[in-house]
Amino acid sequence: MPTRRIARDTFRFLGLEFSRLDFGGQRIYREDYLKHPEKFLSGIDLIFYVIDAQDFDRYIESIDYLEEILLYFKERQEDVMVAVLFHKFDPQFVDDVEINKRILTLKQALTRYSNHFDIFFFETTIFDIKSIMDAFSSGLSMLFEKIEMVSNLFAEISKNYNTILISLFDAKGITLGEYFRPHLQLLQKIKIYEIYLDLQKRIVSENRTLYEFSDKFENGERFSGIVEVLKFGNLEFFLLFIIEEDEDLQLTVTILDKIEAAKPQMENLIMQIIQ
Ligand SMILES: Nc1nc2c(ncn2[C@@H]2O[C@H](COP(=O)(O)OP(=O)(O)OP(=O)(O)O)[C@@H](O)[C@H]2O)c(=O)[nH]1
Ligand SMILES: [Mg+2]
Repeated sequence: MPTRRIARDTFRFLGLEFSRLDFGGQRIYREDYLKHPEKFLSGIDLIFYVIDAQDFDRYIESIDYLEEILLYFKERQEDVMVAVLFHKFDPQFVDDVEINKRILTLKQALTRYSNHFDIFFFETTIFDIKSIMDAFSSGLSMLFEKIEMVSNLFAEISKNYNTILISLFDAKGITLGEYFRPHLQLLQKIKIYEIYLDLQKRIVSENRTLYEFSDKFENGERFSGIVEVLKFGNLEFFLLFIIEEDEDLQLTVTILDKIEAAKPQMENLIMQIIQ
């Protein structure tokens, strides 16, 4: 169903409460927002601007509208971060030259705003939920100065193993930090994320703190991993750690030990981020 006017709700992330406003995109509403920008736009910290990547004919219209929105913030000297989502970028378009070229042109056109605004781009589709979660996570992360330290730590830890992926999620699935092996394929990412979502649900419903698993990609490559609940203060997180599988079970045990050893460092980081 199309959103009527503005749908508002609140959610918590890293212990802070955020207000979320989903702006209905029909023309009549869009005109209204611009007529009374101080009523609708002031006080906003972060914008997710969603463009229908499949609707080439309306690219210009969409960019023009974004320009008007940004002009408001620029004139008011309000600082706002902007995540532009090229949405409906469905899996069949990943290698489509035409759509990729058009999106690139749009990105180039939009970089002229980067003098005034932090502006970031994402390709998203409902057929890859992770793509949407990544866009929202990266957007939210922009509001926390030191958050990239989590990914840096994971990149550091990953060097000691044949790591495929390390991620730290909050209870709602927002990513605080992530490392994944270079060239990890989209289908492999989607497979991993599906496993994660399933195990995360099971951990919660079975009241567990840890799940170990072992599986394989379509090309036959085996991997093993863990999902573990981490509690820092009164905040709860989920750690996902996946490595290339080794015949040697002892190795998995060592990795669990190493994660155990890295926990104080992670806790320290998270405390710094939310301060
Ligand atoms: N192919 C494809 N269709 C999508 C995707 N995301 C949403 N849609 C479809 O696009 C249509 C519009 O989706 P909405 O979520 O209502 O779009 P919206 O931007 O919120 O629209 P308003 O509420 O009017 O602002 C629906 O039919 C969705 O099923 C996607 O990633 N790929
Ligand atoms: Mg809507």
